[in-house]
Amino acid sequence: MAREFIAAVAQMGPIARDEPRASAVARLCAMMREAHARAARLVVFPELALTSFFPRWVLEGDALDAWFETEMPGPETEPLFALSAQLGIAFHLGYAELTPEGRHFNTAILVDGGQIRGKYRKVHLPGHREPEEWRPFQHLEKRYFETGDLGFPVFDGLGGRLGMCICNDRRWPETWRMLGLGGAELVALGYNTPLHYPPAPEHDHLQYFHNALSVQAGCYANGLWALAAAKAGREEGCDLIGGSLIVAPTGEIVAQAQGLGDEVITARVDLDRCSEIRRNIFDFAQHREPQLYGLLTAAKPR
Ligand code: CDV
Repeated sequence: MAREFIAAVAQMGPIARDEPRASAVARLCAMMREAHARAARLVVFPELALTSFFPRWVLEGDALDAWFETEMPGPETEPLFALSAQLGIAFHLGYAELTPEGRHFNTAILVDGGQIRGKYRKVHLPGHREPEEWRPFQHLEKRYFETGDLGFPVFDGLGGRLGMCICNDRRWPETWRMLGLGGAELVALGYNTPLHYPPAPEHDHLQYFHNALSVQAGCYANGLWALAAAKAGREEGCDLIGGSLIVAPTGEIVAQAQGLGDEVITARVDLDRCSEIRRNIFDFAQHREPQLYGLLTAAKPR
């Protein structure tokens, strides 16, 4: 299979609290069509791409579970799977997963040929467990989701090895190194990043910089491609950054979204270019010294 193809990132503008799943899916399908028209073989959608970012609200019981998917595909998401199979384009989708056992995860899947080929559950959950009244909006991921229990899996697909992470995961070098060590050549990820970070507002002007810095560093230090999709714009009074990007294994940005609405960006991805970095500066087999990295897996810092 060709290891060189066009890849797309589909940034989404805001999703209103009362916007039905069917409307969000119709927007995703429109962007999938646009990506296909631009010859893309893969399109990456954001984190929690079917709904508004509900961890900003205090919710309980059925009112909380209503934001989760109990099946994938379900009746409302089936059109995405059908269109993907019809057009011959793979996609990455973030959504809230409620398992038959009643477990809640912030999840992403890779779908190709109408079938789920890979699943990932977010490991690094930001925010807080208890509602905090001083905040202009809540960030209750730690209350609503369990820590992902699938590790950092890497899957065969598109002629190469594919991995995923979700939003806050991209800030952690451990995420990228686990995926790099697992052999990932391309990482798909989505994010919902508020422009205003209540615990450290002095860094608000750095949100775009830290987003790009995290993805570019992860790509460079592991010699892999990344496709990073934002949910952007003013969503229910909360400003989310855009800046969706495609990054090469050299760490260079090769495509970037300009606006804060629904927007498709594309770039030619050559998986063989991973070796530019992996056979040189970050040749893991030759240059890593894991016997000295024990603190990385110690439960607590020294
Ligand atoms: N959805 C997220 O994981 N958002 C976090 C914010 C809260 C810092 C992020 O890392 O972008």
